[in-house]
Amino acid sequence: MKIVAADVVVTSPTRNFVTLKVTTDEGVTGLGDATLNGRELSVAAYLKEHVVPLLLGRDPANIEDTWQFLYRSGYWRRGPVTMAAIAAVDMALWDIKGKVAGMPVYQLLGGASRRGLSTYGHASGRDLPELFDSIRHEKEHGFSAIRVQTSVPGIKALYGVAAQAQASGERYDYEPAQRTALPVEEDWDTRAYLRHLPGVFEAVRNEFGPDLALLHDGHHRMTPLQAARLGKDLEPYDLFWLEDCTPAENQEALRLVRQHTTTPLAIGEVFNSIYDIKDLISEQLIDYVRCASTHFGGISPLKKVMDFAAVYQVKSGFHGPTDVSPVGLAAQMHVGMAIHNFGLQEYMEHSERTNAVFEQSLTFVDGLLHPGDNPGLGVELNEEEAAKYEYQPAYLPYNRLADGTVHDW
Ligand code: GCO
Ligand code: MG
Repeated sequence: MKIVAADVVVTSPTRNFVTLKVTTDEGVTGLGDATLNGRELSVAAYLKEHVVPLLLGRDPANIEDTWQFLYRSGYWRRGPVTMAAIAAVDMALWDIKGKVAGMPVYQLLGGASRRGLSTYGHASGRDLPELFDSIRHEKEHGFSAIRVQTSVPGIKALYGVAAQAQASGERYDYEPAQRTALPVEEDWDTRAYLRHLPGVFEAVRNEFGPDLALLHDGHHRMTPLQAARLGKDLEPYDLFWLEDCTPAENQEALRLVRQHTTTPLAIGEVFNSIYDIKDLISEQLIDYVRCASTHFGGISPLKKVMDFAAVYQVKSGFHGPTDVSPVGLAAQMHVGMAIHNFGLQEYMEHSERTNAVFEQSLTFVDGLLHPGDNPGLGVELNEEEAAKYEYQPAYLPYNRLADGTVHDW
């Protein structure tokens, strides 16, 4: 079998998605996610200009060889643009292999290690009553693990906290694409945050009892010492994990945090390769790997990093926001189904419009996510629907401190 076409499809149903569609001479197609939130067109160009011409004529069966060829022959390794492009090719080839074999991809990765994937939902509130409502809503939706984000007195706008109350019965996008010409500026005050957050978790624990798994995303905003203090302060409330407590590129930071707290730590959504996370795993400085198939080079490296992590009892907690497309989500669901050291899958749920563009076989029943048993990844692109939504520039927000200094957000 030979690859005869590889097309890059950019669509923007509610947010921007970049998808690679690989076609073989036998008419089998495979999909891959190459979406890099806020920098989407750079990956689309990387694929179109530099990857697609290299794929034509190759045997789609040789996934590992194609991955190594794209990674090594490019000379310039790693980085989110390169690795999202390679990820899309890797996913598309696994999709094709599954379709040819007549099996869902998780079967090719070793078969199911569980009935489905435990997931966590997102809750947020500008005050406690709103937060409690939001948590109740997520519980009713089937989640037994919930990420809790809260407004902080003195901070006007905070990423991850919905700007309005969750309408009852409606799934809410906590981090909608901001289709603005420039990134929206938000404000930040770490001391106010550190003072406020433990009280919020105390109130949530008192209200919802000991069973509910609670998570929090620090979104890279703290110094190592501040993160260590927050981890300690949150210990009485038994968090499932504290995510991205410090900027991910400073891996030494996790050593300091770890020495001070037993709050479990999760990191990795911005990592692109095993070299970003190997020391954190082998030194047992983290508990959960937050990498996403899309930004980590695809299914092949994600499976490998998890097998490496298994040696150290480190589990998965793959990044599943709405800017990872249904194709990227499916790719990591298949990995999660197969590996023994699965932990928890983030599940934000895509919009109805997105789900009309990407037709999926996944199911979500009683908090358990399953990729379905369609051959391949279980996602098909409805190209007519996709063509309705033109690319629209959209940016993530950013933070400034009171004196105007740009801060990690
Ligand atoms: C999460 C993430 C997202 C990211 C977003 C960036 O834990 O879900 O932090 O909120 O900010 O996916 O593109
Ligand atoms: Mg995060």
